[in-house]
Amino acid sequence: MTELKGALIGCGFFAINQMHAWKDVKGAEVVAICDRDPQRLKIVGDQFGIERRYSDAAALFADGGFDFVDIATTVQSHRALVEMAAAHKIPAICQKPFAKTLSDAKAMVKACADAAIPLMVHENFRWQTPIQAVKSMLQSGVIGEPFWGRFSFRSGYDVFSGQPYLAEGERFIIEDLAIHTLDIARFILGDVTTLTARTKRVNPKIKGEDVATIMLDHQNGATSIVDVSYATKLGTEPFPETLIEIDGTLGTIRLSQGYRLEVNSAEGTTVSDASPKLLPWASRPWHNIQESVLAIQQHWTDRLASGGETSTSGADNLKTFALVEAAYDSAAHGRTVDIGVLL
Ligand code: NAD
Ligand code: 89Y
Repeated sequence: MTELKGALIGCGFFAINQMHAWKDVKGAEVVAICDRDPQRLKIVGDQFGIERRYSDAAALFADGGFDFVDIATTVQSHRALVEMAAAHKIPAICQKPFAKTLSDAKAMVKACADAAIPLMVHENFRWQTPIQAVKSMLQSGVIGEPFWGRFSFRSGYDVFSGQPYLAEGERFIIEDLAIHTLDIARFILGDVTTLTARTKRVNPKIKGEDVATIMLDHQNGATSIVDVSYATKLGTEPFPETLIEIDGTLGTIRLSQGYRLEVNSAEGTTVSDASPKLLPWASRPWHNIQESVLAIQQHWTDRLASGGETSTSGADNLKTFALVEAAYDSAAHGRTVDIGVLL
C-alpha cells in the first residue's frame, strides 16, 4: 500500500491522540510537525520521532513534501490554516469546532472546493464504537421508523485542567461538546429543519454556558432532544459517554451508561456490550474518544487513497455547525430557528 505523507499543525493536548493514531493508521504516516510553541514542538517531535519540525505553518507549506495536513490547533487559527492548505492545494483535516462563525466555515469550505482539495472536519464522535452500534441497529430496521430520540451527555468531569481555554471563552459547552452531540443526532436521525435551545451557566468559575437543552425537528419527522451538561455530579461519572434513547414504530434502542446496548422489538429484548476497545496507547476514560480518533483518521486515509468524500466532509459539517449557531441564537432570543435559512 502506498504510504500517504501527512503534516500535523498544533502539537497540544489532543494532538497526542492524533499522533498515536497516525502510528496505527494503515497507509499514512506523519512526516512533519508544526507548533509555534517550541516546547510543544520538542515534546511531540521527540515522543514520536519526527525530525522535520516547524514553528511557522507558512514555512511548513513552503517546504511541502506531504500529501495532506492535519490541523489540530484551537479554533482561532482554523480559517487561516485551512485557507493556507487550499492555497497550496494540500488536502486538509481540521479539528472541531471547525470555525469561529458559520460564515467563516462557509468560506473555508468554498476555498477548498475552489482548490479542488478534500476537506474533512475531525468530527470523531460519530465514529465511536457505541454510536456506530446504535446506527447499525437502527439501519437493520428492527425498531421500525424512528419517531423520537434523546442524545444525552451529562457529566461533572473536570475538562478544564487538560483544556484550560474551555473556561475562558464566552461560549463553552455547545461550541465544544454539544457540537459532537448534535452531529450524532444528525448522524442517527438525519438532518434538522428547526431547533430550539435553552442554556445555563452553573459553574461560577467559567465564562460560558455549561448546560444546554436543545430540541430538534428532523427532516424525517422525528423529534429529538440533545441535552448536555458539565455541571452534573453523578455517583458513577459517565465521561465521555453519550447516552442514547431511540423510540421507533416497532421497538426501542437504549444505549446506557457502561456502553450497555438494549434493543426491544417484536423479537424480544436483547442486551449487548458496545464498549470501545482499549487501544495500547489509550487510557480510561478517554479510550472511547481515542478509538474514534483512529477510526476517523483511517477513514480519511482510505478515502484520500480511493478518491471518495468523507463522512464528515467540510460540506457535511456545515449542517452540524449551523446547529451550533442556531442553538446560541435560539437561547439568546428565546426563539425557534429555521436551519434551512442558515445554510
Ligand atoms: P491546545 O491548546 O492544547 O493545543 C493547540 C496547540 O496548537 C498549541 O500547542 C498551540 O501552540 C498550537 N497552535 C495554535 N495556533 C497555531 C498556529 N497558528 N500555528 C502553529 N501552532 C499553533 O488545544 P487542544 O486541547 O489540543 O485542542 C485542539 C483542538 O482539538 C481544539 O479545537 C479542541 O476543540 C479540539 N479537541 C477535539 C477533541 C475531539 O474529540 N475531537 C477533544 C479535545 C479537543
Ligand atoms: O474538547 C472536547 C471534545 O471535543 O471532547 C471532549 C472535550 O475534550 C471536552 O469537552
